[in-house]
Amino acid sequence: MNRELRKAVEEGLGAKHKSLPSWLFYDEKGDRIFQQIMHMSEYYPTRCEYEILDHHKEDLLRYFESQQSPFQLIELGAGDGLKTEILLRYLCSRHVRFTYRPVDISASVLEQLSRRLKKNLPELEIQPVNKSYYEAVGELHGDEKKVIFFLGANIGNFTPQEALAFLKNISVHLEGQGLALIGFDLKKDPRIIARAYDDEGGITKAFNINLLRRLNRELGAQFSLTQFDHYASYDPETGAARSFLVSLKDQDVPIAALKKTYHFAHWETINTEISQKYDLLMIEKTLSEAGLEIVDLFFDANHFFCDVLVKKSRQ
Ligand code: AVI
Repeated sequence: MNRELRKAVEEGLGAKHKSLPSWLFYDEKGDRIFQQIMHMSEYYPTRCEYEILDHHKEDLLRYFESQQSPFQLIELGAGDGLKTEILLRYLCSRHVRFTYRPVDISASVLEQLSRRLKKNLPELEIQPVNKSYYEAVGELHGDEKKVIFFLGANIGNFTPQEALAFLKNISVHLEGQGLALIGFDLKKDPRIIARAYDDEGGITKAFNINLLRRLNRELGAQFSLTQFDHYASYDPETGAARSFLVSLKDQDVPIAALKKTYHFAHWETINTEISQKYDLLMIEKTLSEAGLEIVDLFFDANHFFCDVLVKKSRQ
């Protein structure tokens, strides 16, 4: 991990336009702050997807049953799995035969999830996978019957080009009757999106600043946590919501593990995240280019969010 971390920081801060990858958010404290984000009134995606999975669990079951159970339900980036639990509970109550394989890079998050599910759903067969979702997708076997979940707008943390490459990779593993359910956050009133990424209580700011705390701890960096601010932007034309750390003064920051010092000009930014929003045209185009065919689309009542069920398209 440390090598990967050093490489990511060296590349990101060495670039003309500084950036850091958003996976750096998720250390133990970052995981906890993200749980808080998901409960914020401003952060609508979690609530919307909860509503979708609850309202459409019967439809989803019908599609999954055509899988000739037992099947593998692989959830990429499972996180706390609270939304998925609604569906898991329902599938268990209908005696569907499947194994739940939550994949997450955070061991502590996975452990909490497994403990909770073993207690709440003792009949559930669960095989946690502590890997990045890139690694996990690479290790899928073509001949297993599977349903892949990629929920929670995680796809938005890829640029549109990266999302396409990722979906192409998923499509390779959906031979036979495989299905995937993918969560897309939709374009909507730009003010609603702007608020979701810059909440009044400063929780998203704490999430962003925590990344610098992590670099101080893990790489011996000397970022002053009060000399960087959080800034979020949303471009309704492209659908890109971006988060930045903004340098509040001219400053030099040594990073011991890299034996380097980085200069930040007053108001210079570090781009720490993209959260891409989609419209239906973009979704259709991306999926079709990735070799995926839409089986069904599920929306929340406000049409803020969409879970898309796909299968591999016939060439
Ligand atoms: C994990 N991911 C889908 C979240 C998002 O909406 O992009 C991460 C997040 N960043 C700020 N708030 C939430």
